[in-house]
Amino acid sequence: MFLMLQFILVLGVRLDIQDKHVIMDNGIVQVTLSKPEGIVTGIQYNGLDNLLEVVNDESDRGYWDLVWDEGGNKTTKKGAKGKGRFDRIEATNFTVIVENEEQVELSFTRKWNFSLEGKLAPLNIDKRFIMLRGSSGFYMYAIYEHLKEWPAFDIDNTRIAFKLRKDKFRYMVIAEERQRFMPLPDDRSPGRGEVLAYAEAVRLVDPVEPEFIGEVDDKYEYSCESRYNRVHGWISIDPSKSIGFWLIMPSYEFRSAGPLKQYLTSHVGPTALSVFHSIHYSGVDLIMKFGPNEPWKKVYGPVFIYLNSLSDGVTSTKLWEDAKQQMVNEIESWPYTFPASEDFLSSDQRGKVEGRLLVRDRYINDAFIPVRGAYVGLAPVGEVGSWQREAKGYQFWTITDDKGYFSIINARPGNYNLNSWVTGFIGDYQHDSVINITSGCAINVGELVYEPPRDGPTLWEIGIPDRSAAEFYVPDPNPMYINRLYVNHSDRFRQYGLWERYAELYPNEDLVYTVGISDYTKDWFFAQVTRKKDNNTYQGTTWQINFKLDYVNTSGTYKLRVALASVHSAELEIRINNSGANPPLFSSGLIGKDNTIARHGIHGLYRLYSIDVQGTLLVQGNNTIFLTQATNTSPFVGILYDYVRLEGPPYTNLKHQN
Ligand SMILES: *[C@@H]1O[C@H](CO)[C@@H](O)[C@H](O)[C@H]1NC(C)=O
Ligand SMILES: *[C@@H]1O[C@H](CO)[C@@H](O)[C@H](O)[C@H]1NC(C)=O
Ligand SMILES: *[C@@H]1O[C@H](CO)[C@@H](O)[C@H](O)[C@H]1NC(C)=O
Ligand SMILES: *[C@@H]1O[C@H](CO)[C@@H](O)[C@H](O)[C@H]1NC(C)=O
Ligand SMILES: *[C@@H]1O[C@H](CO)[C@@H](O)[C@H](O)[C@H]1NC(C)=O
Ligand SMILES: CC(=O)N[C@H]1CO[C@H](CO)[C@@H](O)[C@@H]1O
Repeated sequence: MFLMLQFILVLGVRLDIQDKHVIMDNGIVQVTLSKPEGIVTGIQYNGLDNLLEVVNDESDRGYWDLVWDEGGNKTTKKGAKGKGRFDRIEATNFTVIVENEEQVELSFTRKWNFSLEGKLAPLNIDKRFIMLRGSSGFYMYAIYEHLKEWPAFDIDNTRIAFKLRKDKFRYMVIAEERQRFMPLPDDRSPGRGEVLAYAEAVRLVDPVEPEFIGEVDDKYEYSCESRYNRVHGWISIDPSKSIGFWLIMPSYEFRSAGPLKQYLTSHVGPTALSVFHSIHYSGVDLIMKFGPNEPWKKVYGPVFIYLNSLSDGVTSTKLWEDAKQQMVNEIESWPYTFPASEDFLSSDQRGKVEGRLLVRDRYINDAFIPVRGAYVGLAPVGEVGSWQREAKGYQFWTITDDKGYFSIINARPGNYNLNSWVTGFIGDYQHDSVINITSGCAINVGELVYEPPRDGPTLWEIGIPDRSAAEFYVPDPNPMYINRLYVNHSDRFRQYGLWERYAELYPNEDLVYTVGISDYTKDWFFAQVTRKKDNNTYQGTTWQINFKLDYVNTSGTYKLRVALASVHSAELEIRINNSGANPPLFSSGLIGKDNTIARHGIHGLYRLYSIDVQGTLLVQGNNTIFLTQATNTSPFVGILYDYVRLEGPPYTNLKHQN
């Protein structure tokens, strides 16, 4: 291989315990931790003294943190934003768990007691660090525990953060199509950068390197869905020796809210994050709320901090290719055999569920059709679809094969619901019975049939039911607010300021969509946002869907399906053929705190509304559905539609009508 791992003699792992520091060294990597706090203060690799930002205080280089608040009534004080208290977790006790030539495992713990009430989150935290012989990196995991009699509290966010040397790490890689040279942190400072509508978004007016002039830097442009967030990091490109620093997440069983949850990754700093829980793109629904009598324990990780390097003929591509290969190796070794905590379960302590997923949508096809490439997952027992708001337990997801078969392996013992959703169909699937996973179990649930919500034939539809608004019209960004990475990119929605483009396209009249004539890829703006008025106020908007019916069954009930990809402080009102109807046919009430529009996400939490439409409301010929987004509190409120469909009344005899 091209990596500089040509150590013929693979040294054993050595541990050096000093007064204020502990050093793990396997001859490839040397990691220094503060003692007893358990903060990574140094990573020495391949001749580079420290990959971490040496100008930062030791406590601000490589650490676990937590955003929390007191629970119960006190929670209401912090308001809807879910802003809590920041805690860079410092341990008070250090223990060597394993020390031999093959492996070192260290534990840094912080125990809670009532004298800490109101000062620290009521959690026992055990931060673990593992180094293996011959391994080009190290592992981190942590065990959080809340005991039964302890006070109520909330967790908003918890993660591992690394701050790398800004003079070295300039090239960032999130994914194959999402990598670039990044601006310096200095470019965001007053004078060099101009803060836009919120603090995270900065326009670079006088960056140190002129190549970044005029670009917008915003860490939310680098968010990633959990399912794809498995390896990301930074490369230090140097003519003589390039070094890659990577965070590898071999599993997302411990991350909150399933495969579609979006998390921050790496961003200007240079910062690299492994986020385990956050409320981003979901809002208050995802705050982890613990009651006063709620015992809880969870293992976050392990994640692997991987280092690679190359000398001469350097390209960033090779280090990235190697990091991806390492990710595959880590995934194949999951669950790891080496973590010493009994709370991390080995493969033989875990169980398996197999089956096959079929879909039957009788108004499209009477057959049971195997579903290919669908996500099927175990999540803690809850309502249908609750996995997207679930954070306290573990989730285990897999993808169906070409014939619809799936096998979820290595699930931890416990009770779960089996869940799925299927691209191309609305709604959520949940298997009727609770699945009880035990050590070594192999449960076969047989053939499962998902019958998506459907009462009658499709009269028309807009969009693709896939929980995302990406197929709709996403405008080019204002030339003032560009991130060049996303110009002509499949993720064009990750640009700053797209919400303002609506009022430019529709300065006076709102969007009108005519079924059979309009094209949703061009004529349906990806977000129903507010319109800014000259006096700096905002205005709700009303979109119209025009459609023609050749025949109306006035005694029948039609069904309008409105699937939403995300909402933020929105209120959706629906009227038919009478824009002034009061009350409207449907009102959602005030919904959502996903904050997806400002954060350049193309989806947040999925919502599906099924609305009865009496035939008497419709007319033969032209009809209009009015979709009003009624709130006007900011530029960031609004609705991202996933899919809209009108169904005719049920056929009395389905077979004959087909
Ligand atoms: C799950 O199975 C285990 C082992 O058979 C059993 O002890 C436990 O009671 C079961 N739990 C439920 C909720 O059925
Ligand atoms: C985007 O792609 C189109 C067609 O592929 C090309 O004409 C255009 O110049 C590209 N724009 C930029 C800014 O690269
Ligand atoms: C701002 O202008 C809109 C119409 O352009 C008007 O309806 C609204 O009352 C105005 N608001 C204020 C605070 O002046
Ligand atoms: C109209 O709807 C009613 C109620 O669903 C149904 O009984 C009737 O058969 C329908 N008429 C036609 C012509 O489809
Ligand atoms: C019905 O709508 C179509 C498409 O917008 C339009 O061309 C036609 O003139 C309308 N018909 C009537 C009777 O308004
Ligand atoms: C009953 C009713 O209000 N019908 C209206 C339905 O919508 C069409 C198109 O906007 C109008 O022409 C009808 O008057």
